[in-house]
Amino acid sequence: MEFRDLREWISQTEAMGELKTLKGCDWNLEIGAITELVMRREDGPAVLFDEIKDYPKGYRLLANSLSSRNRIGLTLNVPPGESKMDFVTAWRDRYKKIKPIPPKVVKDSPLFENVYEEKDIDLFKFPTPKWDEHDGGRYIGTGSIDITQDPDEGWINWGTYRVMIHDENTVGFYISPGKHGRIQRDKYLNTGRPCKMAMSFGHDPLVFLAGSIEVPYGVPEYEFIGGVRDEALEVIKGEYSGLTIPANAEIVVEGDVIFDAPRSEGPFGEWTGYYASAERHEPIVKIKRLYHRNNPIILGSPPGRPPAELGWYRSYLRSALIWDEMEKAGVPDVKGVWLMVSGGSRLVLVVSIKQRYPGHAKQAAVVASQCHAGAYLGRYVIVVDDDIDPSVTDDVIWAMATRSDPATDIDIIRRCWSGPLDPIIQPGKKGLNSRAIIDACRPFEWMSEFPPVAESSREVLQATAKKWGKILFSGNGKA
Ligand SMILES: Cc1cc2nc3c(=O)[nH]c(=O)nc-3n(C[C@H](O)[C@H](O)[C@H](O)COP(=O)(O)O)c2cc1C
Ligand SMILES: [Mn+2]
Repeated sequence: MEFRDLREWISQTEAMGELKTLKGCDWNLEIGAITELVMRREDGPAVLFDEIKDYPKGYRLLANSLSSRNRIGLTLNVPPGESKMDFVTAWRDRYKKIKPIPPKVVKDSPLFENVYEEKDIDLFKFPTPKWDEHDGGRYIGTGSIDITQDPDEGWINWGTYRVMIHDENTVGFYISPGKHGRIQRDKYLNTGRPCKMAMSFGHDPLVFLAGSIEVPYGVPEYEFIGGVRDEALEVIKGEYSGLTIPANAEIVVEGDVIFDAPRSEGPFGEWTGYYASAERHEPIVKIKRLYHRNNPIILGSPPGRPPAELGWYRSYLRSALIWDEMEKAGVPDVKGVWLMVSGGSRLVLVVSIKQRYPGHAKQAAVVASQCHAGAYLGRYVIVVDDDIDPSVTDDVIWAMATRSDPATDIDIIRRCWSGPLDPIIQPGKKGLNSRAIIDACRPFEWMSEFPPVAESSREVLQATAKKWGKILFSGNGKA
């Protein structure tokens, strides 16, 4: 692995030419707007903000860390490849070999460079953005992890669940039902046992990535990270909570969860691109300890209208998972899977297959739409032939427009798995929606009579691009 903490990760990113450093930006809305501009573009740069308005030099924030294939590759130690499907394929291979590795508990960490207790704690010493004008507050926890321990089973979870500052030593957090942190939190709530919690607001992006993807129940994310790194992750035991905390973190708090004095939390933008869940009362954490490195760096990753940072890296990872699950379910000859980033890496799923028999396309679509990794909050599933790269939107839309006939090639599956974040469900109604399955493959029965495609062969195009592409598409146009 080429990095051991966020700072080394930033150096590597700078060396790849994918880092921009901006000085003098305002924490109030400007950092949020800049982050939106860069995350909307494919392979937009990571941005390191320094000398933020009202804050001392060195108190920094990194945004948009995981939205380029090069940087996702750096973070997961996977070669970025030439195309999206290359990366999905490489990650699929790598993922199968990952075995969780227990962490290495160490005594020392740069976190101990600055330690505050009780009334000396002031969360406003960090340049936490107000990301968007409609947000309910300043969100210090976006690329963060919330650390909790299961009171019965003992295992520790690191989950990315948003954190908003209420005052100098109080934060609010929101975990939706079913998430590991919520299951653990509710065990304390339901039995009246005191609940301690830690949170890390800055760390290398692999910690964030692990906190925000579906690492299986019962597997601590730090063991998954160890597996990805092929080496135990160094952690410390929190002095106040005893919880397992990344030793390489930048800013960490520990405290008590208070259930009986909830405060208003949200609204905050969701991955669908809306404020779908309104402001509500949520438990708070009274912070008892604050640790930070000298010149600390917040890792920021606000969700919001796609394409957003979380859509980019989760499309790669989730597409690989769906592909695996389709294979396990016995669907042959899947050639590619891609969740469009514009659908928040869930709502629009494209599968390409080499059609083998009648009904193959329908089988692929139904399995893709209902396998575990693809089932939650989907909408559209499009199946295309293997001459179409499912990650190239223009090609997918062209195939759909020319190879499907709406009257016969669209099926609806009703009453599927959705949830309160789904913007099409009326507030207060149950969490069910439907799937449209679009068979955009050439009709199987008369495939051989389908008009041939009007383009040069792939070999001719590749050879020509090799010869002339540099002059045509980059530089100053001179040979
Ligand atoms: C930037 C970002 C913000 C997120 N915010 C929340 C949140 O506020 N609440 C929540 O329940 N899930 C949130 N998620 C989704 C969870 O991180 C994700 O479902 C993860 O798998 C949860 O960890 P768990 O599997 O250990 O429960 C967010 C994800 C990302 C990428
Ligand atoms: Mn988990």
